[in-house]
Amino acid sequence: MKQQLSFISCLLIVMFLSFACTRPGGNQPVSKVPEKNITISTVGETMLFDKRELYVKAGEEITLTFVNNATTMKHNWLLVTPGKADEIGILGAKAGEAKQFVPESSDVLATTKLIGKGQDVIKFKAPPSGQYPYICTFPGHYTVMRGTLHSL
Ligand SMILES: [Cu+2]
Repeated sequence: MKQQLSFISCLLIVMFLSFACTRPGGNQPVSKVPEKNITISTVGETMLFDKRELYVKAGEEITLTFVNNATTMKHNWLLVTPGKADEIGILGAKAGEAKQFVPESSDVLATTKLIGKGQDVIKFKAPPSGQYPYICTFPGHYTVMRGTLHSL
């Protein structure tokens, strides 16, 4: 009986810990409160954004600071029409570095510059309610370097 009780309490502790450690999205705690001032960074030398989810309020003026922490890779940040992330990723690579890998397309809703280590600050109006993908269009990056902006 005593053994059974300690087994159950162990199980409860494990369940609690796994619940407490599970968070949706990337490495950082996700705030679902819409933000006007957003900072999104690259994770070291990897092809990842530090935030997989962003929350804004539809129609608001957003100031986004994109920080590239990598010393060896250039990156950018593009907000695109829902369902168009892969298409823009492919077109971006074709656009070439002279165009900062940003294709001329109405599906590109906002974009930073292509930057090496450093930062770029942009302003854009949050799109109508919906879920919008964001990607880096440096060739090969868009498949993993992406996230979702939730316009509430
Ligand atoms: Cu990138």
